Amino acid sequence: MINSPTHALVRSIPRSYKDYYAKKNIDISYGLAESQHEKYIQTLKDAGLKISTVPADETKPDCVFIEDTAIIWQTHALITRMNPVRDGEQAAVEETLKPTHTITHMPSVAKIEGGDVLHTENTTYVGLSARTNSMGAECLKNFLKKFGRPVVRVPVEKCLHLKSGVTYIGDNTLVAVPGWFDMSLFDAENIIYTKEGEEGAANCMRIPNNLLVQSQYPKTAKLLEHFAADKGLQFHPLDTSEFVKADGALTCLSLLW
Ligand code: CIR
Repeated sequence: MINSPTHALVRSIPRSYKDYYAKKNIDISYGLAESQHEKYIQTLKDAGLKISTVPADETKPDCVFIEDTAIIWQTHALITRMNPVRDGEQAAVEETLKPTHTITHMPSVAKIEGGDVLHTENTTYVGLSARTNSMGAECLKNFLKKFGRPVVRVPVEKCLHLKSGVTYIGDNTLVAVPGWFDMSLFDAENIIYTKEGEEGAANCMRIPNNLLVQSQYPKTAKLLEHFAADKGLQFHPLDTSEFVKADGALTCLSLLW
């Protein structure tokens, strides 16, 4: 399957993460965020990935959401153009990727964040969202052309990024929020829909023989546990409460290759 990475790049949580959200009246426990992050990293390690860490940037409160800074395909990395508040997070990530990846940049009129990019076996989907525009989608298409991967655009209106509402968990299966996207655009044969009131549960991660899901959504987690058992996967329910408060989830906490 496509999701057979050997490496994960994560970024430490800046202290400013808590303060930034406190100003928006969102109460984040730094200690709990740290322990949830550690558990996430340990799960990736146990799944066989080699972990590298980019140090936190205190001037970039959201920098733990490293997925948004680059789109990686094998040994190639497309550095994204992010929304103004987060722009600048890419530099340290690019430095870290440089020794192992061929770096591609895009013009500043293009906008795209990694959370809007979803790979299935043969196709890559790009969300046209508040964070990703048509030029960004075009740059992604050009970037993936040499790998023979078509790029399909998906309008995103109900959530921040495409992968906030739909992810691919291998075996031709998507997890998606009912009614959020035109599912006829997708080529996967099976769709597991999140249960009512558990929209956040759509963000899952498949790493070869492991399925990572969010434990705060028990009804959908049960469906996913059955899927994991059926496919012989290790099942990892992880609490992401301190990241969900900032519109994050599982995929946004790493870059994989
Ligand atoms: C943001 O607004 O950019 C962050 N608070 C959340 C980013 C989450 N990223 C992701 O799901 N890929």
